[in-house]
Amino acid sequence: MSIRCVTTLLFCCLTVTLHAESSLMTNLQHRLDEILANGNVVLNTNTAQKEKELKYSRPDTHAPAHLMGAHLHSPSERMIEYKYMNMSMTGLFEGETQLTNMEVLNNYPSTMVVPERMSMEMHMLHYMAGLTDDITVYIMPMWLSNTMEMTPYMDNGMGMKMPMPTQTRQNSGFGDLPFGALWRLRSDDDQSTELIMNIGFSAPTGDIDGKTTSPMNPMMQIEYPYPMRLGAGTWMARPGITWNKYNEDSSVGLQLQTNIALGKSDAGYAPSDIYRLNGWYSKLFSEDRTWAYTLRMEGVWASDFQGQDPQLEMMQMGDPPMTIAQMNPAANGAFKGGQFINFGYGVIKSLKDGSRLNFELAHPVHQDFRGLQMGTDWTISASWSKSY
Ligand SMILES: [Cu+2]
Repeated sequence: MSIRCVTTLLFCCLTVTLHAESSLMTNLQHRLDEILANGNVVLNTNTAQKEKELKYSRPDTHAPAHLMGAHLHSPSERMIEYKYMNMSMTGLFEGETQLTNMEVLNNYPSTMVVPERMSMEMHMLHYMAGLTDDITVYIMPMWLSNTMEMTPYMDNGMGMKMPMPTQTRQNSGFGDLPFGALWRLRSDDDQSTELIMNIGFSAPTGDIDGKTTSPMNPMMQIEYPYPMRLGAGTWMARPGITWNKYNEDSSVGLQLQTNIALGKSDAGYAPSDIYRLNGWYSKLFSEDRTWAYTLRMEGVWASDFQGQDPQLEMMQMGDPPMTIAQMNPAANGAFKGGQFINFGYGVIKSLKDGSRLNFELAHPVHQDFRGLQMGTDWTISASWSKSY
């Protein structure tokens, strides 16, 4: 499926949601008219103030937990957030099809190591500070822990590959450092809409040269395959744009967020450029307006890698001599990128002390990989945040 189809689908989804919202908007308009027709200035001011307070304590002024860069803070307001994400992957896919280990070994005869399972855990500390009415800055240091289970295969001398016991590798440490500014380009109080631009970057603080024991030879240290590495290895630009619309007891958002390599790492490659288009709908569902559920749809397009790491793709070892990339598909830079559609279901809860809990479970409904790559099962995102 092409990126054009993904985009079209997303916009269709959003249009349907907006249409469903139009009746609610009519109600809201009626209420506003009543208030305005009342002619009581004091009442008007109080109501306006109350509505503003309500809006700030509303759980859905934060986007679903998987996203960031979708809200601002008022001047002198700060926010601290702890966010946890875990992405779970199983099996190898070729294009849209999952292959068995036997199919992998047959279709890619140089394969000696088959990645079976992987989890990518992220612990993030997100700090936001309002500078002016329309500019908020943020920084988000993160700690990553990547774990991969893989099965090495040995040639039995008769042209048959025999599976060896499954092995597990882990790589953990600080990741890259995203930071930037959110700039509200436009806000319309009558329509309760806003348009926010994200001027974001990430610094290459995550390690890409870490080594681990070769699954083929316990005496040998080799570099981690690309998905196990802790950073991009290069500066990334992360521009994004978000549109929010708030209704009386629901809201919708649309966000394009990118992650674009600004150069190549010292190791000689640049990771995928990623474009994410998200549309979401949040609905307050409790009397006290402290609970919201969220529905999200995401289209992702990821480019292939630029260049390659000679440690994985040129250095040969063993007999017959092969590169790590030839033996392990996860180490092959030609097997990167693709197009994906994900659905996310979440809840957000505002607590008495002004803090917020945000949780979302997302899963792919469409995965189309370039080459042989691990498929995603699900991603969870959970956060606690507090403004002060
Ligand atoms: Cu915030």
